Amino acid sequence: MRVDVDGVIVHLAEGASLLEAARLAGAELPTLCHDDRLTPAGSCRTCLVRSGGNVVAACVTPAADGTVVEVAADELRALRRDAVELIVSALPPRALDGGAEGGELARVCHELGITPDGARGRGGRGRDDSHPYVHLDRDLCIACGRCVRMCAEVQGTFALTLTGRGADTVVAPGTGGPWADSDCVSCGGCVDTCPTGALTEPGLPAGGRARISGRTRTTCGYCGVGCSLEVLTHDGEVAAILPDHDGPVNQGHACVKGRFAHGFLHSPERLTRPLLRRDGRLEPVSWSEALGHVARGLRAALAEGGPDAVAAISSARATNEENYLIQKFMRVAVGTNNVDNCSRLCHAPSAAGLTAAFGLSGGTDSFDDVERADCLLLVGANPVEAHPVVGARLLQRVLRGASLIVADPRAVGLALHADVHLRPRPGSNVALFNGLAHVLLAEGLIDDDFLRRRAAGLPELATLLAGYPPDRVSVLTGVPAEDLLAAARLYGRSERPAIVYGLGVTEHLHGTDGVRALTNLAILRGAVGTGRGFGVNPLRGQNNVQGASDMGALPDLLPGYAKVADPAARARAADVWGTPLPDRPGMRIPEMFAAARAGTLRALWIVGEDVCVTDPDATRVAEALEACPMVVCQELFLSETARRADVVLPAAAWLEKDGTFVNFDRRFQRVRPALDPPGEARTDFAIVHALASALGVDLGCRTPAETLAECGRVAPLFAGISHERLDREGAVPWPCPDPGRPGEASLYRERFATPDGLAHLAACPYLPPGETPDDRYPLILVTGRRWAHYNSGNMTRRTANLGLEAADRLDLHPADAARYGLGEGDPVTVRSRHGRATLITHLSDDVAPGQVFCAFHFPAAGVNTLTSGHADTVTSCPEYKVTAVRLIPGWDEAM
Ligand SMILES: Nc1nc2c(c(=O)[nH]1)N[C@H]1C(S)=C(S)[C@@H](COP(=O)(O)OP(=O)(O)OC[C@H]3O[C@@H](n4cnc5c(=O)[nH]c(N)nc54)[C@H](O)[C@@H]3O)O[C@H]1N2
Ligand SMILES: Nc1nc2c(c(=O)[nH]1)N[C@H]1C(S)=C(S)[C@@H](COP(=O)(O)OP(=O)(O)OC[C@H]3O[C@@H](n4cnc5c(=O)[nH]c(N)nc54)[C@H](O)[C@@H]3O)O[C@H]1N2
Ligand SMILES: [Mo]
Repeated sequence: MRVDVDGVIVHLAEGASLLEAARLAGAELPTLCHDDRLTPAGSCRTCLVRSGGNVVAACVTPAADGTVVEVAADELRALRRDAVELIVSALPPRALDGGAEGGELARVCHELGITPDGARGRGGRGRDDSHPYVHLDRDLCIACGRCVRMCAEVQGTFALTLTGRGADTVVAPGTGGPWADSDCVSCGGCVDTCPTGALTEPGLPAGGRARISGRTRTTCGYCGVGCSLEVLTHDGEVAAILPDHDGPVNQGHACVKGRFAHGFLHSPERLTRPLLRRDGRLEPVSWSEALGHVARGLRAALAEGGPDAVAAISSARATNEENYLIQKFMRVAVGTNNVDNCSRLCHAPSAAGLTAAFGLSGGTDSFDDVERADCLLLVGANPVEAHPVVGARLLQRVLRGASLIVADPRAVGLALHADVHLRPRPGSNVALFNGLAHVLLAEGLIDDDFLRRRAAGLPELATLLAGYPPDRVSVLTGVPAEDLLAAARLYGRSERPAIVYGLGVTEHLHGTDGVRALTNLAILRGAVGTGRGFGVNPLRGQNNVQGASDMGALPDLLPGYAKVADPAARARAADVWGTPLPDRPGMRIPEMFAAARAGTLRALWIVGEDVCVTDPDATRVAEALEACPMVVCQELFLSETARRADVVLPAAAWLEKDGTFVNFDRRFQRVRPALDPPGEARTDFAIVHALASALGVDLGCRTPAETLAECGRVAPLFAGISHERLDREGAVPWPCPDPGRPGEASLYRERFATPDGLAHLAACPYLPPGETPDDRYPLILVTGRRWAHYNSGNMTRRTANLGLEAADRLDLHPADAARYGLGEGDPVTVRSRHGRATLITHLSDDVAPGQVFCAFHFPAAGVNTLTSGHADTVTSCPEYKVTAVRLIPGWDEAM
């Protein structure tokens, strides 16, 4: 539609407001209650314009074709100035601090010529500084409600409200009491939108932006969502990290980790010099001494056991370029395929299961498609805590009408909003998914045409599913038959269903079967590969776990998922690398530890993974490191793993690095350095090159940009992606073979990438988990995540997040607590067949009776000494989600 703004004609989409028209015409209006991320409120009356003879608030007035809008007239300017002046009159003069360089209100006043004399408020309403990241100065609050709407409409936490009357109205936590005790999840949305500086974060007072010397756009280095962030720096330190409003996934949102948990960067415990073990103690040495030692150790290992006596664990925290270089080092400089990454502990079953079903090792669609889904099936994932920005977007979708089925033994955050919450016994997914498929088939809720044209395996599956009627599935899973029916009907009858899943599917003895049985549902329903829905999408974990695998940091796969065992694939890589490649697939992480214990692994290089804390059956991991003649650990901190290493190399963190990450929906995005690494710490990129030089090897790939370009020559999937293109376009999804064409966000529209072009149904029978409870170990322990801490906790424990969550706790049902004589906050010892952990109790019916839950973010608690060596039969992904345990009240020191 055409709109005339003071004689300037602008063209707008249906539904646009007069504010959008005015902005498009280049007019600047004060908009103190408006934020593009929120529904307009029209309450501050500062964006006044004239249209159709009336003076109206532009933000809430829709434009129509042919509308004429007056903006610039003096009289309108005066009205707007009066409105702002009235608001400012109630505030103390410091509300205008910073002027043109200050916050939004100060800038608006500067433009309108309103001076601090106009601010005549007496103040005296006080502050709330109880929260580590969100500070409230009530005297600066203008009750515009942006923070309240941000918390409701974007974050979905509904933690805030406006209280008081008239001029005394002020934002407050809905629970009353101090902010620190509220439901706030520290996403920072309220601070980000506040126009006045009433809400601020430490380090960045509203008027303090003048002190900012650097602004860097980068991608978050915590989880796999891939939020775009803007890093503000001053004097070589981070002043604040803000969400990028144009971020393709986060769209101006962020979470407690990416937004606030950067204090670790300047922790006095950061490693700043290489360390070498001498007489049993780690001592600081020069880089040349450390590298010389590693080179000698590698040569000795090669002499004793050949190339396969050396192995590397690459880092899903590091960039694509670093992962590419590490696998190239192993294959070219050492001559082995012994390289793996923490995808092994996480979504290796997704890679295997999705490849078998559809052909490629990634989610099937773009997360944006979720906005079109009318039914969400969320399985074994807790995005509210583990992927908060995704969790918030899913919740908003549900609040706007999509139906929601949650399948999780626990009442995770989104389960509160679910139409159906299925609570399967941990480890019973395959039975559950077969049960759902049984109902789809029995009730004809399948897409016959899709199945005929685009899928294989229906007869075999139908035969298997005959054995999974609701009654039997109910016995196997503990899920009532009527819930199963309700869920299958919701999923089966929706038009555009989406499956989103997490580790509750993969980290099991039959994790790959779980993924296959889950993909069956989408195939039966014809809800994948059509461009209509959101298909099947794993919420990948680490910031770059998708990328680490894409780059070939895997023992059986080269960059771009070409098989090591395939001579043609080897030849293509050998051609680019100028050397023949080892043809035998290498060891997976658990095999590396077993080889170390057996004495055949002579050197282990661990980059950015705290295996002594995060790998299962941690006592056995420590034994493996003990047995291995040389362990090299590349780290930010003296982690539990680094403590046991022979050489520790100080590494740069994501905010100090140049490169790219791939997020959970396969988007390549740029990572740019905002700071220099501390002391002598170096990027992993620089360290790998230095190690190669110490061995007399030149890996080429001078810069990260050159490295990604070389990767594109080895792996056609990524050939169209370059740093230069990402700098221009922001994000590009793979597959992207051609620099002139967009990447494929939604896969398989024409055909699946399997050899026969079909989606493959799988007939997987239910098999019990590896661990089962008995009289001695009667409870099932599920492990997973909490919102404030990240995996090993090495980073988040060194930030003010520690004030948000100070220890790992054990959630248990009040009935079980009563049985053990345990109350809230009591010390408790958890024992399994493998080890012992000490935790603090938390009573909650979010967990089912007979089940307990804890995270693994505090090494001192020892949670991963409990978990077993059982692992997915296809991919060796640990069975972290099922451990039989018993509880002993108190902290029992003896084993
Ligand atoms: N705050 C925070 N965020 C993180 C991380 C972190 O440590 N902290 N880590 C990142 C990483 S590496 C990853 S991989 C992701 C993981 O993200 P998620 O996969 O969401 O994480 P988890 O909490 O491990 O497990 C998800 C859920 O699986 C459920 N579950 C357990 N067993 C079963 C079962 O048999 N069936 C079903 N249906 N469900 C089951 C658990 O109850 C749990 O709620 O999070 C990433 N984001
Ligand atoms: N019980 C239980 N255990 C689990 C899980 C579970 O659900 N239950 N989940 C598993 C899963 S899914 C995962 S992914 C693993 C994660 O396990 P880890 O990968 O071990 O966990 P992180 O804390 O992410 O550890 C990464 C380490 O890398 C360091 N680091 C960070 N950035 C960089 C960098 O750029 N360079 C270098 N060199 N180092 C860096 C950090 O200081 C940290 O010590 O944990 C697994 N362990
Ligand atoms: Mo993970």
